Amino acid sequence: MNHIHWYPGHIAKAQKQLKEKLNLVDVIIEVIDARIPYSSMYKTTSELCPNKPRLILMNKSDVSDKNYNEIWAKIISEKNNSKVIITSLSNKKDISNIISNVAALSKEVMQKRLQKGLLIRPTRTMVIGMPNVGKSSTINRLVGKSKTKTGAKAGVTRQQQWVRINDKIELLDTPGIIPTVQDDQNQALKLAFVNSVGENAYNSEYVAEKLLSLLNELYPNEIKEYFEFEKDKKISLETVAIKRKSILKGEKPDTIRTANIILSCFREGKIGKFTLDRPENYGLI
Ligand SMILES: Nc1nc2c(ncn2[C@@H]2O[C@H](COP(=O)(O)OP(=O)(O)OP(=O)(O)O)[C@@H](O)[C@H]2O)c(=O)[nH]1
Ligand SMILES: [Mg+2]
Repeated sequence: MNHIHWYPGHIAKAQKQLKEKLNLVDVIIEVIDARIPYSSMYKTTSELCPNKPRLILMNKSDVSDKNYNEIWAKIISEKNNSKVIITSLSNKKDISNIISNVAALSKEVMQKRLQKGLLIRPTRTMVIGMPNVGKSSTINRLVGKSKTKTGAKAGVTRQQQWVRINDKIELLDTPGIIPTVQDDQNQALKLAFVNSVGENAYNSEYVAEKLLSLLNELYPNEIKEYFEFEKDKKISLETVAIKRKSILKGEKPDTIRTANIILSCFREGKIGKFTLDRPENYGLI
């Protein structure tokens, strides 16, 4: 069975829990994967918390195709009526950029508090996003080493704490993981490529074969060069295994090992910097 199975059940419960957390914050920081900006975006964030300002981070831009970063950022920004910034773990400037954007987004929220006669307090924010997009890395970078944790506040479970980023901003120290429905196999596959789906949920040979065929369609020259294939030679798990002399007893190509290598090389950006979602496939341009 090659279908990708993920997050069976519990979706309604997880959504409810996420909504409760979202209710506590003034500004949401949503992290998506720049290689699959459309597929790694939670389509119902705005339904869970209508009118709450969101800052969207298109992360892992160091391993995505730079020709698509700006195009996607613009589309996602317009579609969600939200500010989008292109980030990566290695770019130190992201942190101050994220902080100043959160502060700018919170201005209106604080003004509304004032109008309602409520006290002005630090802006509360939290990081949400699908698995493996870089939520924890983002939190760690924002919090840094020197920041001390503030005590747990009412309405928040004990495991969750607010961390002071500066005197104007507080961050929930745990991210919101987003439950995803399993109705779109194309999206599920792309999330599996970037390791956003538990490995028990899929067959790695099937997923790696699909990845090869998508890369062959979108980046034929780059992948043939990487695997040292002639232009007209068909690229598949089996031909790559043979080329790499990954052969089992009885002369059978070791497609399982090859699949795992291809998936991890892709995920680390070793094969190349690729963007797999294309606006034209979603009717966006
Ligand atoms: N190349 C690259 N890798 C990144 C970037 N940000 C995070 N990573 C890597 O991606 C992996 C996942 O990062 P995390 O920060 O743990 O992601 P997460 O969203 O907290 O993941 P879960 O807790 O599993 O949902 C780690 O190996 C990080 O080092 C980035 O901008 N570029
Ligand atoms: Mg994490």
